[in-house]
Amino acid sequence: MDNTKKVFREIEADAMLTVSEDLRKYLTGFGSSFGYVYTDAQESIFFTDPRYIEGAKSALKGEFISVEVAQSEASVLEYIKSKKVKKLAVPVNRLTVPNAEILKKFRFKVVDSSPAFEKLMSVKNEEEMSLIRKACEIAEKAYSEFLGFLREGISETESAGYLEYLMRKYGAEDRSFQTIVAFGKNTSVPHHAPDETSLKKGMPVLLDFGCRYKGYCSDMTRTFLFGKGDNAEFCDIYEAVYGAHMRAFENIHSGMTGRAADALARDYLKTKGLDKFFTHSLGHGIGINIHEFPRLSVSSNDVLKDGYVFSVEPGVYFEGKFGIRIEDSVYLENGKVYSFMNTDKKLMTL
Ligand SMILES: [Mn+2]
Repeated sequence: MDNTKKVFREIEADAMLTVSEDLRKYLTGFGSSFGYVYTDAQESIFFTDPRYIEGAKSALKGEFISVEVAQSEASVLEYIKSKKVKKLAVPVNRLTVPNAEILKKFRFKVVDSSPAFEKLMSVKNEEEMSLIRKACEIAEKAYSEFLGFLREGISETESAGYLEYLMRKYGAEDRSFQTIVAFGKNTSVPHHAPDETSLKKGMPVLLDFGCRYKGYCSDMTRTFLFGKGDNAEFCDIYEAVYGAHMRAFENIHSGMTGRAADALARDYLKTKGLDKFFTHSLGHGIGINIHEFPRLSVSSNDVLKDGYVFSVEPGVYFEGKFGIRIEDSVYLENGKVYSFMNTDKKLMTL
């Protein structure tokens, strides 16, 4: 996958230079922890270090982009200078202070390439869709098997480790973010870090996890009960969160703003008196990054389009008691939302 020409067409500059790992992955389709992608009207060069040369050359064989060893950031900039580039596009919001200083030293007129990346990366092509679909399938397969492994007395940390192991067993190259496993009242902390808490009968369990497959992410959350307990209030509120999830899922469409999408779930929870416990946004774009454009939140003017992939994840949290979140990774096609997930979202008691 060589997207360098596609991005270059979107910017107005003599050349563009890209350093960030995720943007480099988007441009080249090749994952690497170090490198620079240079593009002008005539050529694209992926400058990297000797560790990646062999892999990059074989991955980019036959593509427009060529692969070369970079000696240093300065040598890459010297090369660009030698090509008489004046206007250079870089993703301004990704620059570190040293990056900005060295660009200044070389006297380039800097143009921001971030909006072009945002625009192009948010619309997934068929290949990207199939990689995300696979990342979702792996997460769900791991989840189903994981449910059979949960037993009284197990800790959150061991559970998180096992869930991650299962995702790798089924082909994930990594988790897409730090796996959240929360038992009992820990579920009220939306981003709880797994600890030594052990599972007891009647506890709510919240799992928020996902994996990376060939560089693309999945993201899902399920909340359920581990056996019967004194759970009447939990069950009522679960119904409300499920209702909010389904209302958003069934009504989000292309052309609406992230704010309008968020309001679908938030307004539904308001009718149940629960909106003030919905303390985060409805969703976020998913792709090479676990959080990317667009945002589905109270303040988002982002307009949703066909080809966008994002999460739908309403949740409510009661400090010291419990929290409930239900999340699918979804996509827009022909104006409508479809889920990548097949796992049931109705309340489950294990
Ligand atoms: Mn999420």
